[in-house]
Amino acid sequence: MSLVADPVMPAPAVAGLQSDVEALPREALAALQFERLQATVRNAYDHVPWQQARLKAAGYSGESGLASLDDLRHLPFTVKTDLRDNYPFGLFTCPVGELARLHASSGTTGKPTVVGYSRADLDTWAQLMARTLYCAGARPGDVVHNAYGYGLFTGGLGTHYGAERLGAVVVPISGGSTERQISLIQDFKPRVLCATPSYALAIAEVAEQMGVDLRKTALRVGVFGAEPWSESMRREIEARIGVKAIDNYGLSEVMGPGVAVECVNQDGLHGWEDHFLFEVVDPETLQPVPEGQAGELVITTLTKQALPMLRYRTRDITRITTAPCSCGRTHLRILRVAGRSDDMLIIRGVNVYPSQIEAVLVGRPGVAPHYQLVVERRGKLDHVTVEVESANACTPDTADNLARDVAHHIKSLVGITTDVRVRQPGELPRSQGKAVRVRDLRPKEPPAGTTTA
Ligand code: DLL
Repeated sequence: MSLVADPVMPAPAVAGLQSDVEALPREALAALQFERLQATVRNAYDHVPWQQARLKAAGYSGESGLASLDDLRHLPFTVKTDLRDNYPFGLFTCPVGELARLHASSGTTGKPTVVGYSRADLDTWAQLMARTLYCAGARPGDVVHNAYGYGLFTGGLGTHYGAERLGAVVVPISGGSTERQISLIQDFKPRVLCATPSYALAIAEVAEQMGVDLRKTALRVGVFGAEPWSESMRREIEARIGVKAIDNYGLSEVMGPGVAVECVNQDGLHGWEDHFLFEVVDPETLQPVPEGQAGELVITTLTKQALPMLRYRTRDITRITTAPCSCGRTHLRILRVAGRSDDMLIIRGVNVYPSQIEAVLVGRPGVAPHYQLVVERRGKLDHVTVEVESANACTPDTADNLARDVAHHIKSLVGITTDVRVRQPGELPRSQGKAVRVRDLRPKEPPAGTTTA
């Protein structure tokens, strides 16, 4: 078998690995990346006029190509608004009729971000998602309960085709109808649950209300992602559902789910470096930061045909390590994504991600793991009110005590002063997909270039 061959489910070269490519020595991986980067940049240059203009301006010529992998840092970045500005199909390398599928993410303002896949892209994606599920602990023959939303969101269909490619049996349930989900979990006996972590928790809650103990079902592996979540949330989900909860990261602009995933060590997500180049840059200076230092994750696709993505600024803040992992995989690890730079709150000079507050709330005695942060402007300063549910119905007195306890722990562990409002069980909205963690009541900034006078 060739070293870079990645057929699904060959006899593993290293115990527990899906294919040789996952254990490729790092020098060989870099050589493969360089070869694929040259082809990717050339594809963008030859077939996307917008890319060609930018690449030329950056000193790239189709003839001489790149001298080495390090030349990557001279290439221009791509940001979300570039996709919007070229809406809908301006960044594709071929006419839309030659594609096999479109996905889109809604975003909060304006036009959606549209991404396109050729047949070969869908094949690569299914293969990578099969690898991802295997890495998380799924095996051929497993029943996979896929509660990621189906539709324009990449979570449902991306997971679906990966599970099929793995040789698993997919239950394409999508999100919602939670009681029905629980009945089917009892009847179809899935070993693997795929969902956002917040929806997994909603499933656990409804199961408990129905008197069903999910720990006694066949579920053993949870593949959770599409939103930031904390270690506390992981422990809570593992305790209530009885699965090993594995973090799974991806984004539609570079593919969808299947970009990076934890192995059973649960110690950082292996980023699939034969298909993506990962960089971490300082979001202000856009210069690379040393390995291990936090910054914005930037991803370049190496095998995508229809929509090659060069240096895509994800806005996700994380760290990377190339330290060896005891699972035998050589691909670098992305540490848990704490949040997006867009979601970062600055409370009296302290930078805070909602997931840091989540880490304090989830698992605290008397508190249910459901919360929302309400952000307001008070004078010149931002202020956060933490809305959290009590685990049991409470009186005004017990609510006051709980609020004081929670505010105290947020202050001492995260370093910010918050108001805490304790709500009765069931009062806060439950997620069916990506949870809405922040209600932002601050006045909107006027668009650039306008005056408010
Ligand atoms: O959320 C793709 C996906 C589907 C990943 C299912 C995993 C599972 P988008 O809707 O484009 O794609 O959103 C991508 O979600 O930039 C992160 O901010 C966030 N995100 C995704 N996975 C994680 C994770 C899908 N494991 C955006 N941890 C990304 C933290 C995550 N944030």
